[in-house]
Amino acid sequence: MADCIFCRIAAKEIPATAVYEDDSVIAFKDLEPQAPVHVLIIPKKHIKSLLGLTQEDRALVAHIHVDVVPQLAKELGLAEKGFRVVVNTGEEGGQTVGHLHFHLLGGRSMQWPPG
Ligand code: D5M
Repeated sequence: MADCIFCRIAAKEIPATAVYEDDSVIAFKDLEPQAPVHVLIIPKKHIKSLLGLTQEDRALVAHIHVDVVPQLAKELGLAEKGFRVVVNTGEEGGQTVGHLHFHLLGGRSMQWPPG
């Protein structure tokens, strides 16, 4: 989508600090980090939110959780002490960018409940 900022990052039209990339996924540092480690993991294809996922996306979602998150957690030094994965969804869920993204946060103690 031409007007989607994360599609433009995936297409390398807008710069971002990538920490992981493969054919279907890219992960990059969040511009407004909320923790010492804060990266966004996104599918390269445009999916509006968690509610935009279809049966076709099962392998993609599994890949992100089974492969990408653990790999990044290890590489970014989060595996030992732990981390949080967050998917803000919709207006009340706090989603501000309309392209599905998984926040990977770590490097500090997380609070519960989140705000
Ligand atoms: O999270 C959207 C997140 O996206 C928020 O933490 C800021 C981040 N963001 C917005 N634009 C950029 C660019 N250009 N690079 C990196 N990070 C960015 P949400 O869950 O939708 O509130």
